[in-house]
Amino acid sequence: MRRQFFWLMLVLVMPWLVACGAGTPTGSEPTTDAYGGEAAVTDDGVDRARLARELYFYNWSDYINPEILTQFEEEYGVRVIVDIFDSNEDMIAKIRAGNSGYDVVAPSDYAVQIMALDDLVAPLDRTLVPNMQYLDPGLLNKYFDPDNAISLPYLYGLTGIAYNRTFFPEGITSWAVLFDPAQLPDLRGRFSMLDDERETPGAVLKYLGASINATDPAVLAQVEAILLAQKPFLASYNSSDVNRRLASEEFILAHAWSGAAMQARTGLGDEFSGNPNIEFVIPDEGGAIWMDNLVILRESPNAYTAHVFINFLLRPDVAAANADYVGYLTPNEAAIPLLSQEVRDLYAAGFAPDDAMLERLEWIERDEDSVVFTELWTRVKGQ
Ligand code: N2P
Repeated sequence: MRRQFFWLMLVLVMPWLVACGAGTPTGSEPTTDAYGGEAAVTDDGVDRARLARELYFYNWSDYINPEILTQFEEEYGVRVIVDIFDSNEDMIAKIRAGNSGYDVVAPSDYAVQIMALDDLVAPLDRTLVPNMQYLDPGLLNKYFDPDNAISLPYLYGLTGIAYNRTFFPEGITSWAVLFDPAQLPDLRGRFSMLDDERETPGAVLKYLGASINATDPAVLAQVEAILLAQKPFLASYNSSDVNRRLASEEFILAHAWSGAAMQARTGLGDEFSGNPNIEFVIPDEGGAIWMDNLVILRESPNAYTAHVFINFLLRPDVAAANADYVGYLTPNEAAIPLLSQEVRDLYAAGFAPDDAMLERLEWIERDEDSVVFTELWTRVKGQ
């Protein structure tokens, strides 16, 4: 009789044990939920029993607040391992090779197009990302993924010039400071350009008054000549630690992303302290606006967990904590009122676009001629 009672109790408490995670299988998520998904679904709609233990996020450097990763692990028991890339092209080469091991990746706009053409990305299940309701509709359905079928906005920003105002007390208004041969000797070894096959020729194209997407051979020949003439004066092509080198005054100016410039100005968490003299400008000739996006790789075995992570990143409090830390712009409308006053003041001081600035910003796009940028960049870097 007592034994029967024991077995009855066990049958009754089993679903509860499973819901608490005691029955969660280790390793990757199961494709079918053998335990009856209902029992494991919590208030937030997440089925704990389907979560993987680990998730691999391939992201740009200095591009996530480490505290939100800790928070995600605390809330869901999933450890997120972040690996770093510094250009879309490096990232795509790694994913194309296959078996990258990554689940979630953060390609820029035009790189989403490339990844879609190569069929590297899985479709999104909107029912699993309800927090997309908080995204600015003006940043959804963009040219690179018209229905947001495979990507959702992560962060966006601008590309212009970051500089130290003690060395440029008059300010900077033109790309000429980086490309006019008469101005370069004074800057020798004190500045960098992004190490980027679209951004760097793109800055010269803006300087020349052309579209950032121009592929006309005569214009690109000029671009190449300007970059080659600049190269002897350059400290480096650098997309990885411009923030630190500006903050330390090793560099006095740099072709830079807006958030890297803000990090140079305010510092970055425990990583390094800021330099209050750093300014950011979009030159009169114009600059780039871009957006990085969250996608799930087709080869990911953890698509469910990946959706849960993306939905977490889109939660307004999480998106605000992230944007506050990295200094880029959040596409999350509901997060904006939650940002710190310091960051909002810097946005107003040129680290975010106003209407006049928006008119001189251009998106980088990919088309069948874009290979000319890879070729140009290979020649410039190889010289
Ligand atoms: C952060 C890189 C920003 C991404 N270091 C540029 N698309």
